[in-house]
Amino acid sequence: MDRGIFGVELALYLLMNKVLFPNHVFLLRGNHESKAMTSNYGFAEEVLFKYNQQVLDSFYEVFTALPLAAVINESILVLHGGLFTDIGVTIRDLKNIDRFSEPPNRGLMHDCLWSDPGKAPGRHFNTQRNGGLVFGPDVTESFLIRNKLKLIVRSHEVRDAGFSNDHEGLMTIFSAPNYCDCKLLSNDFFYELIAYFLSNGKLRSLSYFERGFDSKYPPI
Ligand SMILES: [Mn+2]
Repeated sequence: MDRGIFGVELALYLLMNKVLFPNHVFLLRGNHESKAMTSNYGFAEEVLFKYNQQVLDSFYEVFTALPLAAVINESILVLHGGLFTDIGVTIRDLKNIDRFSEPPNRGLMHDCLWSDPGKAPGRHFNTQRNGGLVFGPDVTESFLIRNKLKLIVRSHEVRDAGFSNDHEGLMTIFSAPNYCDCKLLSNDFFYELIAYFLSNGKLRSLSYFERGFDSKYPPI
């Protein structure tokens, strides 16, 4: 959610695939699938602009139902962010999370959605995101051994090549590296998309910036 101006269409397309192929398509929750994030970063405004509050509430309900993690073939853990501030976490602990809520500001559910792998060993507070954990290769290794897993697959960070091997046994997959027509202007990472559409018979433009929609919707 929140990236680009066709978030609604993309979300509906993914959900449609889940409905059509429930045993073959699996959608996991990410840190943007929450009320707080979508309020600040554009998706809520996009839904209200295109539909209404009822549709937005339905999306919120879907967000809380999305699983936080999945295990493939008893060997690969897939989740959006990464590993945990708590020591000794098991897959059973993850299964016991009551996920049907807004993500809290700390704890297992929070870390699932927010953490990033780092180069340095150990556990460090994720100062860049001001939430979640930066965990070292040793944390990955001990988690895999404890849970008899071979690999962790996560996303959460853009990668130019679409993926990267961050630790032995942990990879990042981010298959849309140009996901928001990213462009570098001076030293600030900044992007903008403009869409043109008909509204009340007039051609209007809708400008999307990193932190949400431009509220002016100026006619062109
Ligand atoms: Mn993310």
